[in-house]
Amino acid sequence: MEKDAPILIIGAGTFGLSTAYHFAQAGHSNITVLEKSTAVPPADSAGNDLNKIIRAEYEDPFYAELALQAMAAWKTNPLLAPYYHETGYLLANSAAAPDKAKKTLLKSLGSIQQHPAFRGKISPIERREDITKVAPVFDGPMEWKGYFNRFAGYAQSADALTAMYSACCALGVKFRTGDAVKSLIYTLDKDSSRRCTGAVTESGKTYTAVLIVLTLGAALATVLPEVGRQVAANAWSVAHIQLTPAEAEKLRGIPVTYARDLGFFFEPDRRTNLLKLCPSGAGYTNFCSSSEGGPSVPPDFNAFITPADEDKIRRLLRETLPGLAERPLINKHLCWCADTADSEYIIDFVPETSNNSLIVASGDSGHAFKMLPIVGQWSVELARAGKQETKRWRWKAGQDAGGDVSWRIGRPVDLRDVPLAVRSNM
Ligand code: FSA
Repeated sequence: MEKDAPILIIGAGTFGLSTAYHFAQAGHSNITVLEKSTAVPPADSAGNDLNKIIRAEYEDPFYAELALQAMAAWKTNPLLAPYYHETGYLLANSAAAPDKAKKTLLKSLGSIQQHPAFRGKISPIERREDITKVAPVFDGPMEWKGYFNRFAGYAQSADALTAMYSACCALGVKFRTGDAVKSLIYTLDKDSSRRCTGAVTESGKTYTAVLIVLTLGAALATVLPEVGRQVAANAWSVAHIQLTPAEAEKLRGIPVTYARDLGFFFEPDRRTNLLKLCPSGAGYTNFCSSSEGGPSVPPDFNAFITPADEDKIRRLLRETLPGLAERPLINKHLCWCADTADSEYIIDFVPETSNNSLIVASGDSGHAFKMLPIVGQWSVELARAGKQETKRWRWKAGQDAGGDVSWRIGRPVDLRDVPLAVRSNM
């Protein structure tokens, strides 16, 4: 591809910004990003959040290696390093955890226990004192078992996306916001194959390009219906407690703390003193608004969490920081991810589009934010190679997302089974 050939990236979330950044870094000078939200990072991007876990333990060594690569970049890339905090990661199960939670924790530990990158970084959590050693401020009962990994932490995710957005602007990437893509444009080539040549927006603007990359996360099916059910929008609850400066100071430096069967929380945000809390579980789908047999897509209204999730967050606090367990939860919302059947990403050309004109980079499956420094590079490599050689990242025709995921406890709940009063936060 010529370096000045027009490239169109649709969606300015984690995948979209990283993709624009890597194409620009590779010398491409004619990149346009379309984003339906008026702001970047977009309001409904999963990465537009206070923080996300950065860790390299994975049941699958393939992703463990990628996460290690990404972590090296989080630490050394001056653009991102200010937003990465290596507070450590406490991964455990409460006394009441089901067998599945115990199994997934052992698999996580197994993936790093023998790895040279983690030598001297892991210590077992067998009793309460093992926790108070690494988090002295926790004063709950915590009959937990698991481990503490010093080589992990979190990133201030919205801030990191903003930094990447600024870097893209400085590299000459154009952003067009506040106008959703209505449809893609296809032309029939002489051999009657279908080539994607651009997109039309709701306001009627046409953008043409030689390469179009779809980085729409959970909303992919709204622009690419043929993705069908291989990607399902799946959401998790997020809530916060507003701490006073003194309270936040007391919690400064705590590790990311994740009880597999209850949920997780982070060091309070350094700017706002908000403590972010997430209940664990298998998440929520939204098949209810789509046609029969259609995909799960995010609903328009997301500013709520269910009473069951609120209860789980309070149980997590009673175990760790009981003094905060009855405090009001604020900024409650659902965070939408793009699940695939096997939790593998999709970085591939869309079949039956010629000239390698249309790439899908999606299927984060709830474990991709940590890859922000490198995820965009994979589309650059694909465009160069002309074929996805990494089989696990290919288009997943015929697969239905929504099955069992090893690290999640329980079954997903569809929003149709959540009372309307909860879903509309009445
Ligand atoms: O990659 C990570 O460390 C994400 S863990 C957080 C979480 O909420 C999961 O617990 C959940 O199962 C889903 O995958 C979204 O991310």
